[in-house]
Amino acid sequence: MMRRQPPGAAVAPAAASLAPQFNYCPATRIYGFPSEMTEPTINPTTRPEWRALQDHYATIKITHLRDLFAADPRRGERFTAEAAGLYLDYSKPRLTDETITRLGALAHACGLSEHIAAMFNGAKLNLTEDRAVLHVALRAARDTVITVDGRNVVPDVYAVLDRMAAFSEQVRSGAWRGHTGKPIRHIVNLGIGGSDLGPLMAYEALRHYSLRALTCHFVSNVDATDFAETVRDLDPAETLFIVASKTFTTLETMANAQTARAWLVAGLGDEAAVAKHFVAVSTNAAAVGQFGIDPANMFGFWDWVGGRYSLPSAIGLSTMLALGAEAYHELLGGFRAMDEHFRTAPFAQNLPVLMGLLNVWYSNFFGAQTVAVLPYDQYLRRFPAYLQQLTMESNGKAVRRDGVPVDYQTCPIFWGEPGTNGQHSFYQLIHQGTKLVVCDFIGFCHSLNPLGEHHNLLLANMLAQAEAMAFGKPGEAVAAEGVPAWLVPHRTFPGNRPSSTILADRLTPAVLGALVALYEHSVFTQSVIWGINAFDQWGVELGKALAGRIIPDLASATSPLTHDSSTNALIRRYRAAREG
Ligand code: G6Q
Repeated sequence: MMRRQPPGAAVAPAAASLAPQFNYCPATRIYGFPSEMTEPTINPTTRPEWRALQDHYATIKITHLRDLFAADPRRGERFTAEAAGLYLDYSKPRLTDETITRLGALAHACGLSEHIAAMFNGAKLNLTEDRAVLHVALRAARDTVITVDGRNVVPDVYAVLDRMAAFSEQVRSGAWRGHTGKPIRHIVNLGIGGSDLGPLMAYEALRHYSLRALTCHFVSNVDATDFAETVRDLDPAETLFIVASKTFTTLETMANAQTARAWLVAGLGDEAAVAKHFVAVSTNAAAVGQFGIDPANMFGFWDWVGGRYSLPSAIGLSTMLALGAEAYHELLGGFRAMDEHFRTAPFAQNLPVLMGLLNVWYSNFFGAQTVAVLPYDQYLRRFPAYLQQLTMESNGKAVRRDGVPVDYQTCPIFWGEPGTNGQHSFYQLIHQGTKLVVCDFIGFCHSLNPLGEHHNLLLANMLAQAEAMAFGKPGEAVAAEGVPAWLVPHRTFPGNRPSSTILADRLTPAVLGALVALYEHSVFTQSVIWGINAFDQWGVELGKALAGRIIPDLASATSPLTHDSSTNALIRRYRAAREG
């Protein structure tokens, strides 16, 4: 459960709270919701609110954004919402006031408010792993009380944050010396998936604020090229490795960690060097100890933090090293501001709820298969890659929470590139192709590198693209310019292509935190509507297990092959190539 503690108050026992309890009930595989709440695994398409949206869609699908804008001169101001430093313009998807009302009704019917409360109260929403989902606790204010199994976890969170801050200060100031006495100049984060994409994205995004005497690098791929190219010009005496792995068993990370250790020991000629050049971020203290990392140099987190939601946990250590503790806490503050907004704002003004519902609207009613995330900021170049994991690993599911297969679309495909580069490659398809691509534009009023006219050029392009997508250019307008008739179809833009625009003053740590939390909660909103569990990832397991079977077959030249004929033939070819 979650509540704010009055200053100076002792932590009250969990039982004193009047807040409803939401406990996972393994016997029935549903949450222990109070009886007035909706059954969580119902097929949303059978709800009257969904059918009402289908009827409504029949009228919306024949409208054009040109007409919607012409009918309401204030549309571009009305379909907007603002929170935590982010301004959202959602006037350019095809929708009306009625759409928002009906989507809100669907969200209420699906129990979104109750699910939000349940998440913030530490309910075990991750049914298949029997875990609470409490990334919001990682950025809660210091005086918040959030209990998991009767324990207030916020002091634990701050104990780790305070240790991270002390360690970061030592490294940043040069007080932490490597084995040979040199200060650290290079940080190499060894992690993959949630233990890589978040810190990498945040480091790139906030590089402007980073200490330039330190450079962070990220090695994730088990392909040795990743490690080899990363350390090629590094001096082991000045390099600190962060082994970032929640489980400390992940094949890629463990392979890279062993290789890094060998590289370091070979470079410095002493096993004892490991102590000053390796730290760990993990929930698995025993495995960290076995690797040879001093437990004093391990930063922990908890099983209620999902990998792709772990950026604000100790997994963000590289970010704190780069930024310093103060700016890191600003980042957490941005997350927190969006968390509070999501928890408390009415749906019609709630940015994550609106964005989540718009994805449902376009995926399930218009049949859109894909969302392009288009940041007009070079620092956010890794943001689409980060979002791919957040969105698709969370909601790329085809069964509801109770295991019943869905008969409707769930997560769209997320992808993207920073502007303006995409304009010179794939935007052609967005403007004139046969696919309906929903676009999220992200821009800032101020550049962190104001040089000449660059920023006006950048933002003009972002605004122009959204305008062109929405309004297009009808054939008559093309013909009126004297274009020959045969060429007119080629130069016509149909328009009516949906986009939303997120605009912020400038890219700061707090704004990045708010942006990430916005997408996290939008993902959660969608999962609640679809009735799926956004917090497990069983779909990544089969490939891992099969790789485990194939590894010995690649290591051996003679072991009998028992796979399918295609896999067997490929293995034989691989073996032959390596023997020759
Ligand atoms: C994310 C997933 C996954 C995970 C990686 C790394 O939600 O759980 O991407 O983060 O597999 O796992 P470890 O941190 O345990 O090495």
